[in-house]
Amino acid sequence: MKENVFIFGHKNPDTDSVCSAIAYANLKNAIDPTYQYIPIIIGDINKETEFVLKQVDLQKPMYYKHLKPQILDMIFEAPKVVTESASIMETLDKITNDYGRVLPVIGSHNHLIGVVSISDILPLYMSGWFIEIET
Ligand SMILES: [Mn+2]
Repeated sequence: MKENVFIFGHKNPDTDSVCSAIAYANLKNAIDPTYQYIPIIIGDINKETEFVLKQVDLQKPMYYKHLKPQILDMIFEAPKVVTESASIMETLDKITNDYGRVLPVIGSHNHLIGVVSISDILPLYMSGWFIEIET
């Protein structure tokens, strides 16, 4: 079964917003067999749109009242990670040279065992603790 892709215009949809979603969903269904494109509305239609849809014998698209972007919708890069045996300096280097302030720590079976942040490392660094054990 194909995955659904919902196509919608803006909130408080006007006629161009609703009709564009319907037209684009139809076009995508005609040229791309990968997904099932479904036009939806994220607000109720007005009288004008209702009239237009009736004139061309089209049904009002489904109304999604609580459409909210999910984490899944964000574009992620593959996360950078450190292994539990990585050195503190290597970890600090990765944290400061890559994005963010934390790094996921993975165990021997590539499973997440925690996260490490600059604020975890900094007190150790300031105390000289890891310099003693790394040299
Ligand atoms: Mn509009």
